[in-house]
Amino acid sequence: FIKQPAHVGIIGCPFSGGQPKAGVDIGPLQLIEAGLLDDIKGLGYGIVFDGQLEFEHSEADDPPIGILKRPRLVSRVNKTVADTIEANARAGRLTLTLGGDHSLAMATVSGTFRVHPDACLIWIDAHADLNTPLTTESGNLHGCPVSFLLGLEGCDIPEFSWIKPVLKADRLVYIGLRDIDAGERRILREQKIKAYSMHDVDKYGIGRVVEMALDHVNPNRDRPIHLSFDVDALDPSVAPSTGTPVRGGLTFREGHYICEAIAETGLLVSLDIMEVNPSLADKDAVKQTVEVGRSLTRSALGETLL
Ligand code: EXY
Ligand code: MN
Ligand code: MN
Ligand code: MN
Repeated sequence: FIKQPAHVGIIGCPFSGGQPKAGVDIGPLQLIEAGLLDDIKGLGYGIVFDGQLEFEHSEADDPPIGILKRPRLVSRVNKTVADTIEANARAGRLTLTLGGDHSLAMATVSGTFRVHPDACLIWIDAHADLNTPLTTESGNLHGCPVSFLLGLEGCDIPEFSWIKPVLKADRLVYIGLRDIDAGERRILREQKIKAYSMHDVDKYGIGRVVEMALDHVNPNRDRPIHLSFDVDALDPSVAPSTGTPVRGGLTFREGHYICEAIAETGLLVSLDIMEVNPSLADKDAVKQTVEVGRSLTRSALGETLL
């Protein structure tokens, strides 16, 4: 694969169907209007951006499956996005996906791993997003994408059969966790998934945590990296405009350090910036959150290396 690609393909995904709060679908446009495209050009990349993707808004004819909400909408949208992301990766471009809710990782990881089957996934989040259709208590699919990608028990429902188990448990690592459901805790243990919680960040420091995380999923530093960054990993004082804030999160510097350290590897092929919701919190808090989304992106694309 191409290390440090010259072009970034930007996939704007105005999608909120994986959770109940309106507004997360305007996250991508706000990031772009704030100047993200110029940020990326300013780092020396060519950019490919054909405008945001357009999604259906189907409410009708999508009854729950078990307690999963809007399952057909979430599946159909992700299936389309996965093909877009696959095409971008095949063209040798780095993929930057702007969410939108984190159910979109069904698409981003599927599309990326079709082209880079030996990739690893680094998931930065307050949550593990590891519920299955059998363990979820909310029925919100943004709490479930990772289990579908791992092909866990209960995920083999026909409406989602396009999602292949592209992800192996030992190629996945979490950083920032602090709000995990009982079912997810069990899966983390059973599947022996490596996870660095906020407790570990406090204990070892972010530098050591990122090094240990990379040693686990990418010991020889030769695998492509997919970085999926949920802004709720950051402390709510740093990124307030998001749907499921949890206190005790990453500081501004810890969040950026993660992105910088991954940029330093030269192995990044795909980056998700997820769960920015500009309709939550006041104007200043929204601006602050959008600015953080931009600066995390610049850091992951190598701003501090230049
Ligand atoms: N674990 C909870 C659930 O499954 O509903 C909360 C999930 C929140 C997911 C956010 C986006 O990372
Ligand atoms: Mn060019
Ligand atoms: Mn998430
Ligand atoms: Mn989260």
